Amino acid sequence: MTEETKKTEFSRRSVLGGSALAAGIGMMAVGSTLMPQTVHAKGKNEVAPGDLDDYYGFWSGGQSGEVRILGLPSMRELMRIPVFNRCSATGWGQTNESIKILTEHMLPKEKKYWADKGGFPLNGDTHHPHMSFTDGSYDGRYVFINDKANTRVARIRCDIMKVDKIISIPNAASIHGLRPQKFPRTDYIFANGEHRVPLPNDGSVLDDPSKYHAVFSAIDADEMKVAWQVIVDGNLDNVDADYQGKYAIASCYNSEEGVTLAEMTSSEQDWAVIFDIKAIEAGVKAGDFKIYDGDVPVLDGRKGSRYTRYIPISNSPHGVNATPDGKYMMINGKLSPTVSVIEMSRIPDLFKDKIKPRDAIVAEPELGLGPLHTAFDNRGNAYTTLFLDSQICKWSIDKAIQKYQGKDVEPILDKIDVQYQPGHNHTSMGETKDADGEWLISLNKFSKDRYINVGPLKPESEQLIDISGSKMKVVHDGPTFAEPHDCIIVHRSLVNPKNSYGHDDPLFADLTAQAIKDGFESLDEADGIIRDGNKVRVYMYSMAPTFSMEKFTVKQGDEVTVIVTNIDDVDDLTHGFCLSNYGVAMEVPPLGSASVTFMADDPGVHWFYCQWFCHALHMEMRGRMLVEPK
Ligand code: RUQ
Ligand code: CUA
Repeated sequence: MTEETKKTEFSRRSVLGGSALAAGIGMMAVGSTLMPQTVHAKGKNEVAPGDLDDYYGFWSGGQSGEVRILGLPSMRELMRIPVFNRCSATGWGQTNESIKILTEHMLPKEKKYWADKGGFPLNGDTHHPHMSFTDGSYDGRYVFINDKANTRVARIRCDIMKVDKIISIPNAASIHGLRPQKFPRTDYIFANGEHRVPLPNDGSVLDDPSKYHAVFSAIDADEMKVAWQVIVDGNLDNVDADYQGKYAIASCYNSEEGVTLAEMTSSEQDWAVIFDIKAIEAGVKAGDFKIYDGDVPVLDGRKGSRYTRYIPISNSPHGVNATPDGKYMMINGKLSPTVSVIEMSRIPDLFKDKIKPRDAIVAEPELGLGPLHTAFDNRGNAYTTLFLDSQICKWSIDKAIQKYQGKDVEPILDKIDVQYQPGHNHTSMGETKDADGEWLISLNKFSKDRYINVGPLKPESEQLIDISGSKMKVVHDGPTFAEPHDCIIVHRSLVNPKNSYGHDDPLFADLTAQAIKDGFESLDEADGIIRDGNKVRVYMYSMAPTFSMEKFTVKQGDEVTVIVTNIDDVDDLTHGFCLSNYGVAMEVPPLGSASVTFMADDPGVHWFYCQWFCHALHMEMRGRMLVEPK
């Protein structure tokens, strides 16, 4: 069907003349799809009303369990993407489509555990959002995010900015560090199981920490399935992938393998563990693994294994960051004031045992107290957060290497105060080979006095820093809720979302199949009630400002599924379906569908209404569900 015939087809249905009014609204929306090339003066974060930002920021929503999209440099919050949380606005966690995504890849034992508890967890703790890569830079396909709280990893489709897959990671406990492979493309997502647990964790081992393990996972990013796992010594914290496609490096703390704070921090040295991806793949092929939970090959990568090497690093290293030129990997000291610089070209020799582990280190500058994470520009400089000093330290990688070789040079170029206690920082395009050296974000764990007081629970704070000159300059403060663990800053030219779904979107495949089974030509034609025992399917379509169905009748005790399809092919015209006093509400997006299932337990008249403002007659966009008493 061409665009033209589609439009006439829709207007033929002429639902209360709604299409004419909707088209009017559509005219207004069209302007926003024209992308003026805004050029901000260097270091200016003001984006004038009506102008567009240069970058997409993908923000972890921390303990809120969601992901947020910000525009940079304005720092305006543009959208929230529900992931591991329940979203009242969109129905995420309630619609059948979202429940399928939230539950289909749970482990059998999780399914059992959650069966009488609502089916799946409603909380999450997102830390590390990262985009898929091709050839060392972002490719705009997906954003991946971990859930530390319930050991899951989710994938967001960047064409619609919604989650399409959530998987539970077997054998591991609490996924923390998460990074995509950068080269040649993101075949794998590397995911660190932070806590050490027995394998299998079935109660046969309890208070015997010597039998606990931390598990590193490689997830097939296309299939969203765990490809293999590796047991390591110590706890796993953060991880990054190289630019060569050969190695992943994780920071490990708690080499003591203790369970109390005193035990975990007693030793002066922990380590970074390097995973040899090709060797591990060969090990999987050769059958050198065990299977515990979830049908995943688990290899033994503890000390002495051919799959890993351990580089000693001072007590409790934290962030792991690859330089955009691909040459170095930074291991941030946390309890040590240093960042250890590993030269990646030395790693093959380390695996051949031609050099000692510490020989892979080519610099270890002392930067200040509490280095947690490091970001990069395109001029050979690194920017490290100093948690305890509440500062960002800018330093020259070359000079740090020279100093390590004994030359009398000072690597530190600049320090700037941030408010307060920064964790992650991130530069524009800075985790790709296309780092552009324009902006740095400092994600601060405390805001204290930085905003007017909102009570005992204060927002966290993020600051935008101009790094285009020789001195860093804070240009914007913004509060965030909840903890903004981490973020990425992606040039907008790399991200290209759609304005409407299209009924052929794979998200609606199940609904389409059901509609055809129920005798409708297609989902967007579906309008009617199908009774199937005490299961009732109510199909309707929405076109501003009406639902195709003014009322429907069911019996008390029926299991009702309402399927709404939005046939308005108009940008920015989202409808909703909210059923009063039934706790039911969902987003119905342009040329998309949504469905929800509930028990019609409460007899009487129940109004349903559109809960996304769509039209001058939006308030009138409603209908009735009549529930006949038993
Ligand atoms: S970690 S504050 Cu969850 Cu990313 Cu370093
Ligand atoms: Cu449709 Cu409001």
